[in-house]
Amino acid sequence: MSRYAALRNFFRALHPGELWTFKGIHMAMKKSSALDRRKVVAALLADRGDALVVTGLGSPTYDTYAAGDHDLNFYLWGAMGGAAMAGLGLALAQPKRRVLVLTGDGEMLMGIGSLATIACEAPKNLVIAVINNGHYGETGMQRAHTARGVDLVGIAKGAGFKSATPIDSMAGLQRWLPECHGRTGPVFADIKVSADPAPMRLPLRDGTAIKHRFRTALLGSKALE
Ligand SMILES: Cc1ncc(C[n+]2csc(CCOP(=O)(O)OP(=O)(O)O)c2C)c(N)n1
Repeated sequence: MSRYAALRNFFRALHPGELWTFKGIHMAMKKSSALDRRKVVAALLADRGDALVVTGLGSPTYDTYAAGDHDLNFYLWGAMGGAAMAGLGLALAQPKRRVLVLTGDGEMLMGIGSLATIACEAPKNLVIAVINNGHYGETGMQRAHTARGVDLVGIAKGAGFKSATPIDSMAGLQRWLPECHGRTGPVFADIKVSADPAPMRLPLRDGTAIKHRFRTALLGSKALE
């Protein structure tokens, strides 16, 4: 069997129903050498300080938990499309704290209009980082619009973000980190990661408990008022 035929069989077994052409195989192999999502999220959170972190449902939540649980992590288990807006609310309510939203490309696409509102409100302390694997990982790795040419950075810029950065290397991520940690927001980044699945790491799943834990860490005794 030729190398091409062997690779085609491999990718067909992985994604049955897709036509695997030579170009498709070449692109899939390029993709599998892309960034490791766990390393990306660990790097984003390494110097988080007292930042408030909101995670979109699915893999970004698992990545964030895998990097280390934290009382100031607000894990969204549902509310698909709501991560950026949850981040905006927090950023406006807590202007002295940096707010970092880590979400997936599918989740961001579902709440894409929120970028317009965020750009209009322009909170300096808000960062939106999309962990873009080009797929809907949680529901079975269907190809997302981002794998079909939809450009999140272009949309963010069109919405009015002054800073919107495409990132596809660890060096690029390191270059962007000072902006991510700064207070010149709102800041947007579209971080292209490998579509390879990472092992599921499930944090606390009780929404009320997550909220209470987060509010108590943020507000202390005022959380219960
Ligand atoms: C309103 C709504 N529609 C669909 C779903 C099902 N769903 C859960 S996660 C998900 C895909 C998330 O994809 P993405 O944000 O790109 O994350 P990743 O691929 O990294 O897991 C979908 C479609 C949902 N939870 N809510």
